[in-house]
Amino acid sequence: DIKGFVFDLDGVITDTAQFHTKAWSKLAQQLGVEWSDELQNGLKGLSRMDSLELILTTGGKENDYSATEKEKLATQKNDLYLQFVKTITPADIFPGIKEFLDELNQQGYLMSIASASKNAPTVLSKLELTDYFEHVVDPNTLTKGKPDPEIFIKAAEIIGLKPEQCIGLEDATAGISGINAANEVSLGVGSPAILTEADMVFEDTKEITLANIKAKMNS
Ligand code: G16
Ligand code: MG
Repeated sequence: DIKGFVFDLDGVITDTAQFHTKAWSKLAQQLGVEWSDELQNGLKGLSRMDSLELILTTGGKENDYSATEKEKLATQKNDLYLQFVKTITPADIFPGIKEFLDELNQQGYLMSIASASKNAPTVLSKLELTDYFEHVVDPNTLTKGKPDPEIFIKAAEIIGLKPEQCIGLEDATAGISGINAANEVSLGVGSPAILTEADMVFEDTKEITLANIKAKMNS
């Protein structure tokens, strides 16, 4: 039986995926790396350094920068990202998500955050959702990023559940792969044409309710 829900943050609870995209595409342009939908989707859910590596590899520039220079580029991206984060308010929570969290609380489900982002606590605080998520995986404790299942296994562990007792919510293909590899039920948020590996997909966050999830699990 399902007893808990493991949430990705960026792109599931709020549209910070858009801010990551803006900041990375600006850096890619500066580095002379061509931006594409494929690169944009591939970056979703990857850690900061894995994201930078993917951009450099895409442009054939993986050997052009020292470790120190890479750190500087990643910091530059994060500084711009944080400028966008400053503007976030509770009104930026995706439609229906707050209601869904309340429904989960009322029904006694456990919940945790499985975000690769080191900025997740700041974003949760801007959204005034800190009280909903007592349990957040610290990305600094991870040995491997998404698509590795580690973060999703830890997210179940910190609420005292087995992965099989959890549903994982994700907007990224890398995240859906991780949830599936962790043996959790994968719930994709976004386009079914992109999230083809997910056990179920919701295009609109307003549709994410316990009743709709149960209906999809039985179909
Ligand atoms: C998020 C975003 C990624 C971002 C990563 C690291 O992952 O989807 O685009 O690169 O966090 O973020 P930061 O640079 O803030 O540590 P998730 O797992 O929340 O989707
Ligand atoms: Mg995400």
